[in-house]
Amino acid sequence: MTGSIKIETTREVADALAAGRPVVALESTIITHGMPWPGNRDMALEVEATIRAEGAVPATIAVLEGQLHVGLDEAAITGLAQAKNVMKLSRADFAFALAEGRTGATTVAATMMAAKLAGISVFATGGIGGVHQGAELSFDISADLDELARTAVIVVSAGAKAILDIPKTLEALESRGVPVVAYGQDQMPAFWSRDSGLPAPLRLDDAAAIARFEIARRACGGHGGMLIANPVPARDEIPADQMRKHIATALDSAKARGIEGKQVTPFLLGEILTLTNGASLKTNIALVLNNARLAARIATALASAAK
Ligand code: PSU
Ligand code: MN
Repeated sequence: MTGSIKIETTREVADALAAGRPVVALESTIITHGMPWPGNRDMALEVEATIRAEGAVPATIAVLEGQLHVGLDEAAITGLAQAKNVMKLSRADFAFALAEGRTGATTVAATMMAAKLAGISVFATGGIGGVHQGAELSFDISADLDELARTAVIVVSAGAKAILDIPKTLEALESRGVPVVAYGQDQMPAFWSRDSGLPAPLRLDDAAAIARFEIARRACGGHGGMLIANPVPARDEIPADQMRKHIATALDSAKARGIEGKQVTPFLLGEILTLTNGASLKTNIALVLNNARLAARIATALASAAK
């Protein structure tokens, strides 16, 4: 038997989708595995408020007891932000959580799948997963990259997390035919830092231009996703030369403790939070808000182009 899955939405999201108004998808792994309570809840609610202030509708995505939710209300976000034993869902196990009645937070890959199923074409996050440092031995390459290749959703991020091998991540995206567009600068940002030291493959300077590019991609057919790399605001950044030593220390302790698989990214983010005395978290929240704002503007530009 085949069929389509049931999607639980909030009234706000259902109304916006039905009317063709702009909607921005949001992931939930950043809430459950990316930041500690209660800052994670505050971040999630603030991101939603930012999107509404731009005239778009936020849709935070998660699987709750086997039910796919596209749009969570404040109580559901608060519950998820404190929940224990939440799965971290990617493409491989998204349907497993649905079938087994489990609760799972969606990574970039699973959020893209859900957004596409719901008919949402713009998604805001912090940073995507990518090629990990030492991937030539560990083979640790995030499923986010293959998802960007196959699923037609625009992902607004602050680039790839700087704990990754950014040059290899860019190579992998290019091989997969994923456009990587830096917003408003020539350089590729590096999550907590505005400049990774690498040129971005493409650059655009406003949301309308991003919408035009997306419409041209659709006209060419068979397109997958695209990555918008939006630099963190200057007042919130931690420059790359300051982050470098913390990242190296965090990578060393991951190695020493034999951290592997799905634990790698949450472990490194947690270590860096401690090493920076909480500064990395403030920057992480600032960049997510900044991405939410841009995503709302892109969704708005796309919605008005469709009218
Ligand atoms: N960005 C953040 N914090 C996070 C993540 C991204 O600011 O926690 C999550 C995203 O859900 C991303 C995931 O998809 O980390 C990547 O995990 P992995 O490297 O295991 O594929
Ligand atoms: Mn991995």
